[in-house]
Amino acid sequence: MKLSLCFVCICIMQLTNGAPAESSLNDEEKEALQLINDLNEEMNSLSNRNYVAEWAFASNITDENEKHKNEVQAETAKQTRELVKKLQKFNWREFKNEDLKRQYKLSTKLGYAILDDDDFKDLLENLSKMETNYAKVKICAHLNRTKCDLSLEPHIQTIIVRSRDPEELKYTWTQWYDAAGKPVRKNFEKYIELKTKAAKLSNYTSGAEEWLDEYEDETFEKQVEDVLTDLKPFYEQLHGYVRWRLRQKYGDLHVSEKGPIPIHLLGNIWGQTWGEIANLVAPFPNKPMVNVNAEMKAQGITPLKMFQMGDEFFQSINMTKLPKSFWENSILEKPKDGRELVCHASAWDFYSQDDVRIKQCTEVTQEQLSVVHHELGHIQYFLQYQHLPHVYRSGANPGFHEAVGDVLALSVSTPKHLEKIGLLKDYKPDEEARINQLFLTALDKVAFLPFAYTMDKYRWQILRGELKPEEWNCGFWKLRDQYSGLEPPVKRTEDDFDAPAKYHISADVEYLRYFVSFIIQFQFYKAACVKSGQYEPGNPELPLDNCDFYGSPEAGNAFKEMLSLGASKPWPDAMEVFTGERKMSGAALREYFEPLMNWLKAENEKNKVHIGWEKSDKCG
Ligand code: X95
Ligand code: ZN
Repeated sequence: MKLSLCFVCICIMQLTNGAPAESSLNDEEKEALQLINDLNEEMNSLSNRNYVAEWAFASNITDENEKHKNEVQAETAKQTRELVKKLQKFNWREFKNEDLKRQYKLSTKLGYAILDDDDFKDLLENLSKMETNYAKVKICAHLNRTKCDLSLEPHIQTIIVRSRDPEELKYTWTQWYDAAGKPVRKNFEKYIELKTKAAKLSNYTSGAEEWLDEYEDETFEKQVEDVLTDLKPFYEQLHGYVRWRLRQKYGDLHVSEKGPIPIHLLGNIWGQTWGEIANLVAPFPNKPMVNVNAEMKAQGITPLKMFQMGDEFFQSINMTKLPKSFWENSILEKPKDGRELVCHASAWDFYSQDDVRIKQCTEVTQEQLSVVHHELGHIQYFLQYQHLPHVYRSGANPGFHEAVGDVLALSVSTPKHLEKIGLLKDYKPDEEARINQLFLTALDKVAFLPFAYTMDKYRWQILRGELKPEEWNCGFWKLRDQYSGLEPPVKRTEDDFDAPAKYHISADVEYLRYFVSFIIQFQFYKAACVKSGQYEPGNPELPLDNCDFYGSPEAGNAFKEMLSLGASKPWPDAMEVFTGERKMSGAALREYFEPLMNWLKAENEKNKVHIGWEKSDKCG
C-alpha cells in the first residue's frame, strides 16, 4: 500500500500522540497502523450508538426504550465482533512498536461482545431487569403505611440521613433491601452464569480476573489487600469511637459495646460513608464542624448553580470549560413529569466531539455538591482525552476516573475554600475544630475503604466459585462484618438477597475502582497542593488538610498532563507525570489524617473504648 511520506509521519504522530515512534514500523505494522486508524471512526460511532440508546433508556425507563436499547447493543456487539476479527488478523503480540501493540492489545478485548447473539441478548435482558427493578423501587413510609410512593432519591435517602428514630430507620432499611434485592435473584444468577461464560471465552479464569485485568498488574489484588491491611488499625480506631458515641446516643438496646455497628444508624443505607451522622458523633460538639446545607438553601443555590460552581473551579485551574452541549443535553434535576428513570448519578461520554453529559437527580446539599464534583471529574477526563484514538479514550485505570472529581471535592470541602465562596462564615479555626474537620472527612473517606473492597471481594468470590449460591446472602453479610464491622439491623437469611440493593451490584459496575480512587486521590491532592504552593511539609501555616488549590494553573496544568494521556500509557507512567510516584500508596492518606489518628488513639485509650468487634449473628 503506497503511503505518501507526510501521511506516514502524520500517522506516526497520531499513533504515539505526538511522541516520535519508538522504532520504525515494519511492513506488517504499517498495514496494521493503517487499519486501526481507518477503523477509529467506526469504533467511535459504535460507542456513540450504544450510549445514545442507553441514555434514552436510563433517562426514561419504558419497555420500548429498554427493548430498543437491547436491540441496538446486540447489533453493535455483532459489528464489534466483525471489526475485532479484522484486527486479530495481525500477529500484534509480535509488534515491535510499543504504542501500536498497546492499541491492538486494548482494541481486541471483546468483553460481553464475545458471547453469541442469544447469550448476549439474554445477558442484556437480565441486566436491564436488575437495573429497572432498582430504579423503580417504591416503599411505604414507616409513620404512614398507606403512603407507598417513596423512592430512593430523594425520599429514602432523606429519611436515612435525617431520622434519629431507630424504628423508622430499621423499617426503611428493611423495606429497601426487601424490594431492591430479593426480586432479582434469578436475574442475578443468569448474569453470573453469562458473565462467567464471556470471561472464559476470553481466556480469563473467571469474571474476577477479567475485571482485575483493567489494572494491568497481576499483583494488583495483593497491593490492594496490603493497603487495606496497612490502614486497618486506623479504621478500627474510627469504628470503635463511632460505636462508642452511637451507644451514648441510642443506648445498649441498639448499639452493643463490642459487637458490629448496625447499618441503619450510620446515615447511609449501605453504611458506605458515615458523614451524614457527623453532628451526632463529633469529637468536639461545641466546636465548629463544617455543614453548609442550611447556608446553601439560605442562599437559594440551585442544582444548576452547583454545576456552575464546579465548572468554575476547573476553569480556575486552567482546565477545560464545560461545552455548551453539556448544558443543553444534561439532566441535572429529577424530572417532574412522573417518568421512571435511573436517578443514580452518572457521567456520560458519547465518543464524539464535546458530547459529554451528566444525569443526576440533584438535591441542594453539601453531600450532593461533592457528587457534582465527582461527576464533573469524569466529564473533565472525557474532555482531556477526546483527541486520542478511540481505544485510549478511557482512564489510565478505572480508579483514575473515579479520583479526578474527588480531588477537587477535597479542596472544596476545606474551611478555607468554603469561606472563599461565602458558604462558611465566622469560622474560628483551632486544633479542636481541625480534629472535627479531619473526623468529618474520615467518616467519608476512611469508613468507605473496607466497604469498597467488599463490594468486589464478594463478587470475586462468587465468580471464582468460592461462594456457593446457597450461601450468597450470608456470604455477603459475612464480608461486611469481617471487613467493616457492620451488620444488618434485622436478622437476614438465605431467603433474602441483599447485595443488589447496592446500585453497582444491580448495574454490573465494578467497584474496586472506588477503593483505588480513595487511595490515589490523596496522592493526586497532595501533588496539586505542592504544585500550587498550598502545602509545605512541616509548615503549620500550610497543612495538607486545609489546602485549597483553587485558582492554581500550576496544579491544573500538571493534572491535565496526566489526564490527557487517557489509557495510552500504563497507569504508573500516568501517575508519575503528576505525582512523581509509580505506585498506589496509602502514605498520602495517612499523612493527611495524621493528627486525627493520634487523637483517636489517645481518646479511645482514655475512654477505654473497645477496639474491634465480635462476629455478627444477624445472618443464618
Ligand atoms: C459514578 O461513579 C457512579 C455511577 C454506568 C457506569 C452507570 C458507571 C457509576 C456508573 C453508572 O459516577 N447519590 N455514581 C448517588 C451518587 C452516585 C455517584 O456511585 C457513585 C456515583 O454511590 O457508590 C461523592 C459521592 C464522591 C459518592 C465515590 C461512590 N458514587 C457510590 C463515590 C464519591 C462517591 C458512590 N466517590
Ligand atoms: Zn464515578
